[in-house]
Amino acid sequence: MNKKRNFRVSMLSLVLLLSLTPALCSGGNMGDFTADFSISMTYLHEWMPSVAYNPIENEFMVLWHTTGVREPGGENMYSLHGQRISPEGELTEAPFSPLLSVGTGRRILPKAAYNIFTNQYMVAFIMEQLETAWDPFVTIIDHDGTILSDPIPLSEQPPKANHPFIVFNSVRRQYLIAYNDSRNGDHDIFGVIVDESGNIVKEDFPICTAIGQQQNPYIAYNPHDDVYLINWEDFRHVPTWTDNGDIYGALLDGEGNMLVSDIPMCDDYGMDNEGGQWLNNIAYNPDRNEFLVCWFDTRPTLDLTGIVGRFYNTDGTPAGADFTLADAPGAQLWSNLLYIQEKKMYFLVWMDERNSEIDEDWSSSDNWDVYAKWLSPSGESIGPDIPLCTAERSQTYPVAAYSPVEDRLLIAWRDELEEDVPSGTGSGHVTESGGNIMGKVYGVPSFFSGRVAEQGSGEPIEGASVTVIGPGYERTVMSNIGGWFNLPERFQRDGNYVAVIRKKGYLKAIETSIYKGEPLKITVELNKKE
Ligand SMILES: [Ca+2]
Ligand SMILES: [Ca+2]
Ligand SMILES: [Ca+2]
Repeated sequence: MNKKRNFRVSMLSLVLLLSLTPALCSGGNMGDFTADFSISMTYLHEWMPSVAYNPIENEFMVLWHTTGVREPGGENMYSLHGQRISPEGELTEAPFSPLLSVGTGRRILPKAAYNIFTNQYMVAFIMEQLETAWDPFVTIIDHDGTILSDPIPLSEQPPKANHPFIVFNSVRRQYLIAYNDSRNGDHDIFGVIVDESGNIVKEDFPICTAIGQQQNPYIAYNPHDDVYLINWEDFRHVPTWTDNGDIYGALLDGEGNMLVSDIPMCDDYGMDNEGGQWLNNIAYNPDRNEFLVCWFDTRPTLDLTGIVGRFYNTDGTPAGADFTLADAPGAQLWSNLLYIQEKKMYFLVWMDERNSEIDEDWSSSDNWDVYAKWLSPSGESIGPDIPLCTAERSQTYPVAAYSPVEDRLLIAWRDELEEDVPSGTGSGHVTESGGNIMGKVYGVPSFFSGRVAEQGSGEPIEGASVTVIGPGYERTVMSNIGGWFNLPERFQRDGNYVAVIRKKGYLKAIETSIYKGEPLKITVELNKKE
């Protein structure tokens, strides 16, 4: 610390609690940082993780629900849980329960949307109520997991809902929540728009009430045009959702008005090579201002099943025919698709049973694994499929989010356990089984990282330039909205490094450190100029 220069720098070398091992297989210009860890391994049965990234805290928020407790009304009877996770793969503080237990109802399928203006999350979930079975709710939690609201019902009439999805509208500072709703009998797709305090902006409205079942909505928001593209599993041609269905979608404006309804993203009913389509997903590419939608498909030309995708323009028209995104021996399904603007690539992760005994009845496979791949903006595969987890038994329901600061992904999934479970339980069509939530951070190792904040207030400083100079090395990086910065490990030589941190209106800070092959991490507090 050098008071003459009127700055305060605290320095710590990052103690590696994690193993830095080369990935089994790297691709897409990612580096070789991997960290495998457990997120929740309680006696409860953990299910269906979802994950969001928070750029202000530079951390991930993983949510899941639990089952398996046989005490109706007990505190952990089908409860919702969360865990903050750093880009190093460290669990940040203890897990928390984002919702207090209220009544005896079961709560399932929490999904968070992050609000960069408030640094809060809105969590959509389904809660059981006495008369209706399942209804949609939201609640607001602070960035650290503090619960800020009671459960907020999304509909005045209990709509018997399931499969909630939520996105944040960064233009209007609102959220669109969609779910399937059986108030009319067969499942339909409904939506609700709320403001960032949870007040209803647009009451629950139909998005698709076609004949037959429509379920499992997914939404992508396009802030350039202030529109939402939604898709869902659609069974308008067949009796029920276990039959071969299709994928339909709709385009809504920012107010929730229908721009294009009933978009047949994949309707191959009665055609040659007809398959069933389920488990839809969408990613928005701001560079091309277009969407890539995907689903899992059983069409006969695939090797058992695969992931199929299709580009959509922002006016809801298709940009070409559908094409295979991922297919290998055995079944591939439950995909999660991200567009990573910093890399100008898509990342696709899915559950895969290529390593099990190949069997036509893939639905009873007991050895699912987690695979991923990179795709170009035009949908071409970049590199081979990446085996992210090929452990014994089944790894299921993978989801992913990305930290641009470290250039790393967090992938979370459910690890199935062989446990005796009481019969006749579960939620909906899911059969009860034991399981834990596991995670992996995958990406680029760090050389020099940290956070820039204002001395005194501790407020993060965005847009500070951090120049690091050492043996044969000089790089400058800007701090993000949360004050975070990072320079990747690229064979830097051991020796003395100097970091110069500058921001207009603040006094410059200088910090020296010695690099010995271990990542360096600093916290810098800048003093305002008088
Ligand atoms: Ca079909
Ligand atoms: Ca296949
Ligand atoms: Ca496995």
